[in-house]
Amino acid sequence: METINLEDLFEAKLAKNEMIEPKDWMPENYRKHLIRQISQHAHSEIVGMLPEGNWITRAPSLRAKLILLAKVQDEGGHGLYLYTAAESLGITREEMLDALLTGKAKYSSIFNYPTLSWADVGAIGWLVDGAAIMNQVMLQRSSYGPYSRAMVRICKEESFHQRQGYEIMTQLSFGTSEQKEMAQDALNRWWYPTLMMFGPPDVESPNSENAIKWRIKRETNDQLRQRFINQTAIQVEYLGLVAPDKNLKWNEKKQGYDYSDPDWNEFKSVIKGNGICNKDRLLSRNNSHKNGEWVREAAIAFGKKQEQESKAA
Ligand code: FAQ
Repeated sequence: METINLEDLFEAKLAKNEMIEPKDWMPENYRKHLIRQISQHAHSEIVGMLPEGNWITRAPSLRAKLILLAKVQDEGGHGLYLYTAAESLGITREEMLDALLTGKAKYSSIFNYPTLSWADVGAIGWLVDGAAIMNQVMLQRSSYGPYSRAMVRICKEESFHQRQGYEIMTQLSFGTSEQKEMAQDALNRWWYPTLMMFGPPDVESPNSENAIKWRIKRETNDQLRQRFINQTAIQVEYLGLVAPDKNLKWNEKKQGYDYSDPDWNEFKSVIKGNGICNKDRLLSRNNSHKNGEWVREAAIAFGKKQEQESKAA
């Protein structure tokens, strides 16, 4: 009788571009890699609600407030789909939340920068959601089924977010000189932190080799960063703003923009917990978690009551 080697089966699926599903056999390191990336991604969505949430009470119109509320709520939903995708790999929600609340888990460096003006809300939608989409469009074809499917829905919603941000930047850039100054100031502060979202340069990225081999990521950090810059430089020009990088120039030979690297020492310091807002973000998450305890208890009690009633019926 012919025996089937599970590892060969896994490799064959990847080679045929088939999805790996929760009940399929998978190498332990593939599972661990996915838990790491998906849980970090989920944490980023949840912590990512804070910088913009800070502006809900101060949005300049009812329309702007409604849109921002919906956007922040969407980010919460993205976090929940992603926690569910990670749970399908054998980690519990409690373990992930504990890692976030105790500061053990990483989340995107970008959310450790402050939102100082309304233009920052525009810059987050335009640049941060823009960078997130650039990465996530690729992740829609990730080899792990639940992650890939979560990405399809998330990308649709992120496209609205990107347009919301670009609309704010357009209004400010073509508005009064003070408004244009606000837009320029936001671009100056968010440009390099956004470039850091794609991760360290390929030569310093320990996880990229396996991610590409296992088709979790289809493109590398540098490839995505370059594509984002090529797309965004044109939008900066359209807005009549100037990117804070004097080396940003179209390079005909490489058919892409030359650019200056972000300060990678700053990046390392932020992901170690020493960014401007790291402590504040963790404190806010911990407070929200504590204040939400009664909601979780009530939801569990309600679920139990419904279960008893359906058994009794
Ligand atoms: N921040 O070897 P690599 C959003 C860590 S969602 C913090 O290159 P990898 C929506 C990395 O984890 C934004 N840490 O790692 C939104 C690793 O540490 P570890 C989040 C970072 O995984 C918008 C170490 O450095 N998106 O914005 C960062 O291959 C607006 C070495 O790095 C995702 O998570 C960073 N920027 O590549 C919400 C997308 N970069 O774990 C609200 C999915 C790297 O070994 C408002 N994730 N590190 O201890 C990914 O594609 C990847 O995980 C990367 C990193 C690209 C983030």
